[in-house]
Parts: sequence; structure tokens; C-alpha cells
Amino acid sequence: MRQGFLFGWNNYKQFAWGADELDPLARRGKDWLGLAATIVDSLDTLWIMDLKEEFKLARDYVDKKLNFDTRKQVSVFETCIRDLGGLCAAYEFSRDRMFLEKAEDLAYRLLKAFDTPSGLPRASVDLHSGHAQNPSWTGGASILSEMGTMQLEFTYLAYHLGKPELAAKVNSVFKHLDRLAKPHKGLYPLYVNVQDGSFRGGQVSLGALGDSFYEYLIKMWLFTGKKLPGLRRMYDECSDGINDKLVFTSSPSSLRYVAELNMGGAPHHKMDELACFVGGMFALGAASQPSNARAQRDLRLGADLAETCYQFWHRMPTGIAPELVTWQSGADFQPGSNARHYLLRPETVETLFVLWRTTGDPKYQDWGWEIWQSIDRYCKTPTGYAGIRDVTNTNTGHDDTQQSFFFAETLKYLYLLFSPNDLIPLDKYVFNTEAHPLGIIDNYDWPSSYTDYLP
Ligand code: DMJ
Repeated sequence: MRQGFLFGWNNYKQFAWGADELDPLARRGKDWLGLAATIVDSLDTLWIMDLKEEFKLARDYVDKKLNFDTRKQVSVFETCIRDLGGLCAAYEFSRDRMFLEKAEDLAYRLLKAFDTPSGLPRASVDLHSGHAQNPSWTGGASILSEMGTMQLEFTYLAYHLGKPELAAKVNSVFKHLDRLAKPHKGLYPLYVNVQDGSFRGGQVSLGALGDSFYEYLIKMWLFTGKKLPGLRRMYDECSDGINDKLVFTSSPSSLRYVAELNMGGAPHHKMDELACFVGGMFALGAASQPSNARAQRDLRLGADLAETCYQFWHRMPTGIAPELVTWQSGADFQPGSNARHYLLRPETVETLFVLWRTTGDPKYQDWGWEIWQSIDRYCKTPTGYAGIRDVTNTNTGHDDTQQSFFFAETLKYLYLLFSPNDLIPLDKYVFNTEAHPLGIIDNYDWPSSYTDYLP
């Protein structure tokens, strides 16, 4: 894994240094945030893999060249999880205050997205002017996973800077969503009206647009030292809602999976690879409360979903999972039409890592190794790694993008899967959704300047 990381990293350095990502076939950089996403996303992985010279190079780039005063609409969510999360984790390990100062500058710019009638954020913001907007395809609505995936980063930063006000608007999102009436208890619709703060429609998914909102409930509870019971309650309600309404069993192989709900509340038997993080989430939630019936149920479900997601890889001719699958009675699952590609995504190996750490069952290492062999075989190009277009075709072409999350997440989780358990132990760190580890704060009584804004 370390060799794989260095191969991708060295090609990024040679052909795309300072860009968000490398296009390995074109041998040039590509910008979509314009915020050096690969460098910032890689900082903590460089540290963890003990590549300190490379860390120093990346650190110096951040110090001297990374400038957040950019006149460009950027995704609030992507900038938060990659750049803000990456800077916080770089501070976590190095204790270099430059990272914290950079993160503070970025955080205040991102907070401009919350200047709305409801106080809920819009999706993108111009980091220079503060002008924020939502995309037209949502009909002006904001997205659940985007507004529900900033709490770890902002609370981490607020605590380490001693500025609780920095986290207030972001944490209010959880409090607001908790109070809204929901069509299905414990399940949250994907779209929220930013004018009046109400849900729009009834669609539910643990994949795209929903995923990391659920993840951040349990992780915020862990991160704040298990001291804020409202967060655990919200998570437990979600876990009950998911178990009641979204979990199904396939035939003929009896694989358990999570479906989605369509507008009218009927199950839609589709599962994104993105939703494969859920196995790890349930294992984490269960392991942190080992003795009750809910925990037993959720650990079983987490393990079953890990097995299902492994099958997404194992059953494909390339050994690589498609972007999504659909389920048919009598035929288990098939890759979704127009969704046979793989983007170097991490969610399955994330779950294997968490299951390995929480159960100690070596099959998770075996499965992770098999997955890595397939990625290395089919996604490696002469000048870096890239996604592939069709996981069912062993002669498929590449998509020409070496995603920054390949360094932040996929390679980090694989590396940790084969490392001693005391390297980033799960009782000391939570990983943000981009796999940036943040030290758990368990020796602090959270004052009202934090708790007033949380459920
Ligand atoms: C990552 O950027 C994050 O994990 C996010 O939550 C959704 N998935 C991508 C990678 O697949």
C-alpha cells in the first residue's frame, strides 16, 4: 500500500503539483475546487505512513501557496471534508499551528454559506465574496449529507482555537433536523428547503446525498467523549429506522442489504457503493455500547453488510465493485445500467477496516487484500492510478482521474487494515468522512456555548 501510495503521489508531484487532482493519462493536473485537494487530502496519510520528507514538502506548499481567498464557487461540503478536515488532521499529528490558522481562515469563509433565512447552509460559496447558492437541479433545496457533514471539523477547530462560536451555526443543523417532523421515524429525507427549513419530499438514502449525515451523528457522539446523549439518541433512532424500513435480504444468496425509499416512501431496491460505509458505522455504534440488544443487532448487521459489499467486488470479472447495484429476487444483485464504473472509492475497505478493528476476524484482512490486488491490477496506469469505466470488462478503459480521496481514504484504510491496532486506535480517534483522523476529546465538559446548539 505504501508503494502504491508513493507511485500515485510521485506522479501527482511530477505532473500535477498544486492541482486538485492528477489526470494520469493526460499527464496534467485538473482543478475543480482550486484548493490543492490532493496535497491537503494526503497530509495525514503521509504522516501515518511515515513519509515525513514528503509531508514537509506538502506542509510547505500549504504554508506558502495555498490561498483560500479565491473568487470561485466551491462546494461547501467537499471543501469542508477535504481541505478543512485535512488541515485539522495535519494539526492533530504535527501540532503545527500553521495548519490551524489556515483552517480558521477557511472555516470563516465557509460559514458565509449559512447566511440564509433558515440558518441552514447553501451548497456552494464563493470564498472571496461569500456569495452562496444552491444548484438548480435540487430546485433550490439543500442536501442532507452536505449540511450534516461539517460538525466534526468545525467542533474540532472551535475547541482547539478556543472559539466555540465557530461551531454554533454548523451544530445547529443537527438540532434543527432533530426537531422536524419526519415521514418515517429515524429516517431523514434528502432535501431541505433553505428558506423555511422544512424537508422537501420523502426520499431516503444511505448512499449519495444522505450517507455521511448518519455517519456524523455517531461520530460526533464519540468525538465529544460520549458526553452528549442527544447525539446518541438521534443515532439510535436512525439505526432503528434503518433496521425497520431499509434492510432486506436477497435471494438466492441471503445477502442483507440496505435499500432506499422513493418519494412515496416505497422501497427502491438499489444500493450505491457509497452506502458500503454503513457496515463500519453500525460496527462502530455497536462496539461503543457493547452490552445491549441494539448493539448485538447492529454488530450483526454491520458484519452482514460488510460481507454483502465484499461480494460487490468478488463477483465482478475485474474483482472491482460497480458504482451501484440493483437487486432482483432470485438473482441477488447486478451492476446498475450506466453505473458499471469504479472511481477509486473507499467505502468498502473503510468498513473492512472498522470490522477488523472491532472483531479481530482475519477474513476482513483477506478480503481487503483481494480488493487491493484488483485495484492495483486494473486501476494502475503508467503514470498514476485511475478509475475504470466498466468493472464487468477485464479490457476496460480508465476514466483518467486520480481522485484525492484515493490518498485520503482508500489507501489509508487499506494501510491501517494491515497495521498494528495501536496505530490510530478507534478509542482515541474518529475519522471524518474523508478519513482524516481527529483526536477524541474525552476530558472536557462541554459548556453551554457548545451544547446550546446541539440536540
Ligand atoms: C468521499 O469524498 C467521502 O467519503 C464522502 O463522504 C463520500 N464519498 C467520497 C469518496 O467515495
